[in-house]
Amino acid sequence: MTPADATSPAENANIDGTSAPQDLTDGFHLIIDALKLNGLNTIYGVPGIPITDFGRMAQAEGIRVFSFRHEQNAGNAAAIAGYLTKKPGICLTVSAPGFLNGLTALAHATTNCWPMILLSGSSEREIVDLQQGDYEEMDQLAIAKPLCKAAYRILHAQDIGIGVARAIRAAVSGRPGGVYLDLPAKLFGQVMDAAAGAKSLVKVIDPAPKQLPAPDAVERALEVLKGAKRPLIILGKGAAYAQADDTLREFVEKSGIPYLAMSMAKGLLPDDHPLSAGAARSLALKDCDVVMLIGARLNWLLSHGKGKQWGTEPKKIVQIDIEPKEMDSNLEIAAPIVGDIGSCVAALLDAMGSDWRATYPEWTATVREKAESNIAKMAPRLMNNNVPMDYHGALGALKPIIKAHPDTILVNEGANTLDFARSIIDMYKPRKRLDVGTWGVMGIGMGTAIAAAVETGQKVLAVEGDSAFGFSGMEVETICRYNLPVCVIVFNNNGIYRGTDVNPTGGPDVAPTVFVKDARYDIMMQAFGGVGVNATTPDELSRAVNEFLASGRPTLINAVIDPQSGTESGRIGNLNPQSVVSKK
Ligand code: ADP
Ligand code: TPW
Ligand code: MG
Repeated sequence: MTPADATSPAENANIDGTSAPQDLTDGFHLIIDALKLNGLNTIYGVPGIPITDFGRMAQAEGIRVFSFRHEQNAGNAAAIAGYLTKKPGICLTVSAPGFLNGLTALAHATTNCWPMILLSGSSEREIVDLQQGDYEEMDQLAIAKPLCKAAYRILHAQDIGIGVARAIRAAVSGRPGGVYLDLPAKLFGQVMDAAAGAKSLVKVIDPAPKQLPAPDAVERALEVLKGAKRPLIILGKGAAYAQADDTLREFVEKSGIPYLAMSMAKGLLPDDHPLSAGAARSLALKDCDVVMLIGARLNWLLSHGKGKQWGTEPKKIVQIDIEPKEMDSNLEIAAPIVGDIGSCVAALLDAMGSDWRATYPEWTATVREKAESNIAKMAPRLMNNNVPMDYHGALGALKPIIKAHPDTILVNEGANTLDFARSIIDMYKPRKRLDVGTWGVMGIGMGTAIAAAVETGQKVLAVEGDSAFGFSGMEVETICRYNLPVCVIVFNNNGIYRGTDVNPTGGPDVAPTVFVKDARYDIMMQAFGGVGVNATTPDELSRAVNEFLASGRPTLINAVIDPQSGTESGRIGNLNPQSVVSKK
C-alpha cells in the first residue's frame, strides 16, 4: 500500500456502476486498534492538541484512559506499570512541553530497565523542520533519541501497525527500556480503507523471547559456587521484573546461600526468610568470598563493588543478566551467565542435580546470628512513642500493618523517609515495594501509587517525605477522581532531610531545605473529597492506616515527624561534595 491509498476518497465504484460509501478507518482508530490488539488497554496521560480526541476515542473503544495533572506523573505511572506487568506502560502527551514533561519518566524507565512507550503528538513536520515557528514546535524525535532505548516516528496511517509493533518489541525484548513513538498531528486524521487498515495491524508474537544461557556458562558458574566458602546472592529488581518467583526461591533454598535483596527486590523472597541477610548487610558484603548477582547491577547502589563496604578480600563474581554488556562493567565477572533470569535459574537448578549440598553451614549461621542480633537491637526503638514522632516510632507503627497485609503495595520516596522505611519495613511478597529506583529520583510517588492501584487492584500505601510528596502532590486530585485505594502518608518533618536549618545571614528567607512549618497536607486531600487525617502519635498513625485498609478510600495522613530526627541526604550523605574552603 502506498501513501496515496491511505488518503483515497470515501467513495468507491461498485460493480453496477453506482457509488457506495467505503468502509474507512483513520489514524486515531488504527493506533487504538494496534494497542488493543497487543493487549495494551491502559493509557496514562494528559490531554490537549493534538491528542484530545484520541483520548476520547480510546476511552470509547474500551481503553482505560487515566488523565493526570502533569505528564511526569503520568509517565511515572506508565513506567511502573511496565515494571509490574512486563508489558510496556503507555504514556500519552501533547507536543513540545507535554512531551518534555513526559520525557523524564521515559528516561527514568530506560535507566531502570522497565518497558514503557511514550506516545506523543507532535506538530507539522514541514514547519518544524524548517523551524518556521509552528504551534508547540519541537524536533521531538531527535530530542528523545539519546534518552531512551529506541525512538520511532510514524508518518503514514498504513505504517501504524508496524510502528506500534516495533515500539512494543523494542520496549520489552532483551533489556527492557523506554521507547518514544512520535505521532505527528496529521497522522491521526489520515484515512484508509478499513479492511486494509485491519490487515496492516501487527500482533507481536513472543515480544520478549526467552534467552537461554549457554550450558558451559552455567557449568562455570556452578564451579565457582562449589568453590565458595562464604557465598552471597544479591537479588536486584531485574529478578523481580522477571517474574520467575518460584524458580528463584527454589534456587536460593536449594543452594542454601544467604541473599541480600536490593530495594525493589525486597519481598522476592520474604524478608523474614532464614536465608535473608538483609539485617546483616554489612557483614555479608564484607565477609563473603563469592557474590552472585541476579538482575542487579554493580552500580553506585552497590558502591561499584569496591571500597570499604566490600571488605579487603577479593570476591569472585557470578552474574546473571540479560544484557551481555553489563558484564565487567565495574569489576571482572568470573562467571557471566547471559540470558533471561527464569531460564538461567532453571538451567542452574537443572545442572545442580539432586545431590547438590549446601556446604556453608558456618557462614549461614554467622549471617543468621548477626541478622537476629541486629533485629533484636532495633526492636525497642521501633516501639517508641515519642511525640513528635521520630522515623523509628512512625515506621514501627507501619511495620506490623504491612506484615498483617502483605499484599499491600508500598510506594516509598524521600531521603530519610526512604532509607528508614526500606530497612525497617519488611516485605513478604514480590514486587510489593516500589520506590525511587536507580536514579533515586524524587517525584515518582503519586504516579507510581496510581498505576500500582490500577494495575494490581491492591491497596497502596505511599510513604512519602514531605519534599518528595510535593513533586507529584497535585495528583491527589487524580487519586480522588478515580476513587483509587491509595493512602498517602506524608512524613512531615518541615523540610528536606531536616526542617531545622537556619539562614546564616539572619535574613527573612528560610534556609533552602526548610518548608512552611506545621503544614497540614491532610487538608489537601479533603479539598478533593478524600479522607485527611493529622497523626501526631504512632497510635493515631496506625489507627488511620487501618481505617484506610478497611475502607479503601483515598486517604492522606499527615504524619508529624520531629524535624530534628533526620540526617543530611539520609544514608547517602557521603555523596555530597565538600567545600575545602574553611567556613568563616
Ligand atoms: P537493582 O537496582 O535492584 O540493583 P538494577 O536495575 O541495577 O537492579 O539491575 C537490573 C538488571 O536486571 C539490569 O542489568 C537488567 O539488564 C537485568 N534484567 C532485567 N530483566 C531481566 C530478565 N528478564 N532477565 C535477566 N536480566 C534482566
Ligand atoms: C528530581 C534531591 C533527594 S531526597 C530529596 C531531594 C530534594 C527530598 C528529601 O526530603 P523529604 O524526606 O522527601 O522530605 P526526608 O524524610 O529526608 O525529610 N530532585 C529530584 N530528585 C532528587 N533526588 C532530588 C531533587 C533530593
Ligand atoms: Mg522531609
